Parts: sequence; C-alpha cells; structure tokens
Amino acid sequence: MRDENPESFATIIGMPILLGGSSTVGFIRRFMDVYGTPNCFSPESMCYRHQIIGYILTTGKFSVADVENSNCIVVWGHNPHASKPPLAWRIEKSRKRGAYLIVIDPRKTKVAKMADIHLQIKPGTDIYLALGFMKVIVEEGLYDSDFVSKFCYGFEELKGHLNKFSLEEISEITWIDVEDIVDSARLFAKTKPACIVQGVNALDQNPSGIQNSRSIAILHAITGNIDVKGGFVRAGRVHTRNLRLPELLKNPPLGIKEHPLFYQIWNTYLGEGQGMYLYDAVLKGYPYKIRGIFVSGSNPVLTWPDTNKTVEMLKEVEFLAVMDMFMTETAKHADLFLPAGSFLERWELVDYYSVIFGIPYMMLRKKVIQPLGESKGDVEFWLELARRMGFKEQFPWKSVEEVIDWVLEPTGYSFDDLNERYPSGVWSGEVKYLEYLKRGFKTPSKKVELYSKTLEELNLPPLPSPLHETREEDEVLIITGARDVYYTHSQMRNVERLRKFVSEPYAEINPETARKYGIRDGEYMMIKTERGSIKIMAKFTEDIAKNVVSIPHGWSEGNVNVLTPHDPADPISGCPMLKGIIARAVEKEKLVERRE
Ligand SMILES: Nc1nc2c(c(=O)[nH]1)N[C@H]1C(S)=C(S)[C@@H](COP(=O)(O)OP(=O)(O)OC[C@H]3O[C@@H](n4cnc5c(=O)[nH]c(N)nc54)[C@H](O)[C@@H]3O)O[C@H]1N2
Ligand SMILES: Nc1nc2c(c(=O)[nH]1)N[C@H]1C(S)=C(S)[C@@H](COP(=O)(O)OP(=O)(O)OC[C@H]3O[C@@H](n4cnc5c(=O)[nH]c(N)nc54)[C@H](O)[C@@H]3O)O[C@H]1N2
Ligand SMILES: [Mo]
Repeated sequence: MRDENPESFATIIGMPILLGGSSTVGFIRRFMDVYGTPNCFSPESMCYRHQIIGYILTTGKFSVADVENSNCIVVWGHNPHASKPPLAWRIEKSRKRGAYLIVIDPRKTKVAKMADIHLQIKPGTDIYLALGFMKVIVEEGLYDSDFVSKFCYGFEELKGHLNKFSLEEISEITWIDVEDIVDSARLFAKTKPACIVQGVNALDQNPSGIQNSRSIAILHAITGNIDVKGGFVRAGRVHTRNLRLPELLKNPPLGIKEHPLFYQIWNTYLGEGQGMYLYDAVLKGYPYKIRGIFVSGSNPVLTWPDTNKTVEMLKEVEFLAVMDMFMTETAKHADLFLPAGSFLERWELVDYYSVIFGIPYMMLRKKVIQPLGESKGDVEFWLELARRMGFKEQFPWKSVEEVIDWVLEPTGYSFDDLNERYPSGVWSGEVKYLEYLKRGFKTPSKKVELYSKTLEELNLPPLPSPLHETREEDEVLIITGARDVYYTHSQMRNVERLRKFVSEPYAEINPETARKYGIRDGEYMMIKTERGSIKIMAKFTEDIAKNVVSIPHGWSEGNVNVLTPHDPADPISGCPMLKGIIARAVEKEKLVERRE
C-alpha cells in the first residue's frame, strides 16, 4: 500500500490516545508523516476542536471560563456533574460564595437545579438565543463601550445584523420566554466578572456549531470579560517539542478542501482531517480511495455516527488493524488485532492545560507494571514498528523514556525530573490577564473579530448567524451522548459493579410526550430516524423538555449512533449533527416491524 499510494492508508485514534498527550498523539502522527499519509483522524471530528476553532477565529486564542473567580456563571449545554465533576465542585463553591448561575439545557440537570435561571432550550437553537442575548446587551447599552471601541472589530456590523432578529421570533424558535431571555442577558451583562462555560460538544454537533462558539466568545468580549479574572481567560499550552514533521503538514488530509479552517487557521496547524470524509473515500473512492485503516484506542462502531455506514466502511477496506485492550465491536471486524497495554503498563507524558484553570500543566503517567502477555504500550508499539520499517533516521530513540526526554527538552524538565522530583506533575506557567494591552489580539485585525473577514473570504457568514432551518413544533428531537458519570463513551460496560448502577441504555422522555405515543415508563420503544432504528427503554422524567428524547452513546445494545447521520453538517468545520436530530417515528416496540 505504501509503495503505490501511501495516502490510501488512514489512522483513527480515539480518546485514550488523544488524552495521552503530545508524545503519544504526535508520535503516531509522526509515524504517518514518515509513512507518507496525511490521513489521521480522531473524535476531534465531532469533539472539542470546533470550540477551539470558534474561539481562535474570534479572539485569536483558546480560552476557558474562570468559574472559580466569577460572580455570574452561565453553564451552556454542559452537565459537569456527569462529565467533569471537578468543574461541578467549583461551580458549587462559587454558588455558595454568592455567584449567580444561569443554565441553558433542554434537561433539568443537577447544575440546572442549582441555578437562578434555567433556560430549557429547544435543542439546536442556541445560536438564536445567543443572538437574543447580544440584542438585549447591545440595544440596552449594557456593553462595555470602552473595550468594544478599542478592541473589537465590526461592532457596527454586528449591531445592524441584530436588527434582523426580534426577541419574539427568537422566543418562538428557542421555546424560551422573552422575559427570561431579557433577564438572563441583563444578569450576565451587569454582573462583573462573568463567564460562560460551554459544554464540550453539545453546541458543536449541529450546523451552527462554530457560530455558537463564536457567539460565546463575542458575548464575553462585548461585556468586557475577556482576559479578566473570573471571565474568559487564555489557556496557555506547555511548550514541549512537536513530534510532527513540519514540512509534511502542508499536505492536507481528507475533508480539508471542503473545510480548510478545520486544519489551519492563519499560521496555526491543527493537524488532522475531517473524519466524516472517510466514508466516501472508502466506499466511493472519492476524492481517492482509502484502502487500509489502523484504529488505535477507539471504538468507532459505537462512537462514530451512522453505525451501519461505519461498519460498511470497516468491512470494505482491504486491511483493518485495531489496537485495543478488549475485543470491541470495532475489533471484531479487524484483520489484525493488536493487544494494547493499559495506561498502567506504559510511560506517558501528559502535557496539556487545565480546562478548569487554563494553566499549562504536565505530568508523567507512571508505568506501574510491565505489559501483560503480548500487549504493548502504544508508543512502544509504534517505535518498534518504525524500527522494523527502517524509519531509523526519524525515529532514533531506543525507548519510550528517551522519546519523552526529547519532547520535554524545551521545557527545561527531563523524564527523571518528572519521575522523581515532581511525581504529581508540574504547573508550567500561569494565567496571564490583560495580555492584549501589550500585543493586541492574535487575529488579522489585532482585535476581537465580531465580524470575521477570514470567514467572509471563504464565503461563510462573517457575523454569528443561524445555519439551521426551523422545524415543525410537534417533531420529536433526539439529543445524543449525554454523559453518565459511571461510563466513558463505550468503555466500562464490562465492569459488573457499574452495571449495577446503570444496567442498560435508556431514553429519557417527558411523560406527556410518551403518552402521545402510548408508551409507559420502563417500556421498550422503537425510535427511527432516516438512518436506522433502535429499540430502547423509555425512562420517564419531568426534567426533560417536551418533544425531546435524550439517548446516551456507547452502548452496543440500543446503539444511538445507528440513528445519527455522518454527513458533515457545520459548513465551517464539517462536524456531524449528533444533537437535535429529527425522529421519524417513536413507537411502542411491538407495533413496529424489526429491521433485521
Ligand atoms: N451519538 C454520539 N456519539 C458520540 C458522542 C456524542 O455525544 N453522541 N460523543 C463523541 C465524542 S465527544 C467522543 S470524544 C467520542 C469518543 O470516541 P472513542 O475515542 O472511540 O471512545 P471510546 O469508546 O472511549 O473508545 C476508546 C477505546 O480505546 C480502548 N483503550 C483504552 N485504553 C487504551 C490504550 O491505552 N491504548 C489503546 N490502544 N486502546 C485503549 C478502549 O478499550 C476503547 O475500546 O465519541 C463520540 N461519539
Ligand atoms: N463520565 C464521563 N465523563 C466524560 C465523558 C464520558 O464519556 N463519561 N466524555 C468526555 C468527553 S470526550 C467529552 S467531549 C465531554 C462531553 O461533555 P459535554 O458535551 O459537556 O456533555 P455533557 O456534560 O453530557 O453535557 C451536555 C449537555 O448538553 C445538553 N444538550 C444537548 N443538546 C443540546 C442543545 O442543543 N443545546 C443545549 N444548550 N444543550 C444541549 C444535554 O442535555 C446535556 O445535559 O465529557 C467528557 N467527560
Ligand atoms: Mo469528546
């Protein structure tokens, strides 16, 4: 495959690898650089990356909400008690100190129950609500006029744009009363400092995803909450050495012709392709044929959208290798299965920033035991493969310890330092407030771009704009992937003790909605979309908005991704639509013919 056309080989890495830090992710990508394929993919095609792009496009950098020091916290599309408990504890602490709390979620989550205001929004309409907030803030003169005039680009254009929307129309679309929109916008704009914690992907996984993230950055900017304690603060990265081969980054992977900003924003390369284009490349040879896939630490049969298509794709390739600790639903299709060592069986450098404090952080994860049986740690495996393939020049290291030392060199720390002197890790750097006073913002205009010329040049909306069609009132909308504190994506279903807490997947549904379809609590229902249908148990709760059904992901029985489309939905990033999907039918199970 490599001799004929190396780009026909692709890798899919998953969360355990992505979170492993740059010495793991970068190492695999470096291997692919040398092999000669740009086609590296990961869950970032539908996770987190979109928020990063939206924030960078607007403020030139990635920022996080400083909830600990804030006096008004907006939690938007996020359920941190399930998905990020350390953040939930900090919100609770701030709340006790007297901070206001606004939560925007179609479900009354634990954090929503603690809130001053809970806006039970119609899924997928967040962009309208954001425009409503901006409208109130701008028209009532609640914005920070000094910051706006000195540091924002395009305020007049934004002001004109907001005239196109009325609060009554926004209220109808979002299911939120005008009064609640106005009260929330006033509370957010008048309380200083204030911040918005955006969920990791709830706002991204729809056609207006990047528009949502841009709007959140803009709301911080016009209220003067950028780079201030308790506001929206820059997340700095640890400056470790990049393992990628920079000259090869210029060769873009699949999906980048269609979504250039998914790969590169100005001088920043983000480094991977949009995985939603892998389907056509494998199945239709468009724009060229992908013939082999290596899946490392991912379970796309349960975690990627459109399971039927995903399975078709994995069956179609001439060669499929899967490296995992378990014989997963994905591994069952593999030509070659490679046993992976767990995080306890390898050294790993974690070098990110804290998504709670924004401070760069690094830590050496310790190898506690030697890999069991024939398993290998991921980097160890790729190092050995590089050796056997003769990539010695680009892979001169003899061990994973040496790789980590090389990556660490620019930081002034070594493997031994982290192993012996700082066993619990080191913070490297601090949050820098008001940085822009010295250098401006790292955007083409050097200001916060309310109006984005970069988007305009790509024929994309330069101002935050809805890219959704509005829908019929009585449709049932499916939101997928709400996190459950007991499980991580498709993992841990084999742990019996956890099964005692949640033994099978369920769909949360409001009793009033369920009654319309003759379904009772605990009964099985069939849910059908244009992609497929699944059987799933109905769990009644008054805490979910009417006409909304919430289904978790990661279950092999009741696999919600049978229902989801893989088409790139957001024109900027190509993110697929995993929230706010229209249900074709919701029926009591026995009334429906089984598909297979
Ligand atoms: N419908 C819907 N789908 C979703 C989402 C949603 O909200 N809705 N969320 C999406 C998001 S945000 C994400 S991040 C993805 C996650 O998608 P994936 O990353 O595919 O998620 P996991 O199921 O955690 O798969 C990780 C696999 O790695 C294996 N593993 C664990 N440790 C190691 C290791 O050290 N080495 C190797 N080689 N393997 C290891 C595990 O056994 C498991 O099979 O799911 C996405 N899917
Ligand atoms: N225990 C556990 N923790 C995890 C994970 C896990 O699998 N298990 N996965 C990790 C990963 S990779 C990720 S990406 C994050 C995901 O983190 P998040 O994306 O923040 O996911 P949740 O915390 O479930 O919160 C999403 C909330 O958004 C709401 N929601 C759904 N659709 C909409 C909408 O259209 N608008 C609004 N406003 N709200 C909506 C849902 O009801 C839900 O309460 O979690 C991480 N943490
Ligand atoms: Mo994720």
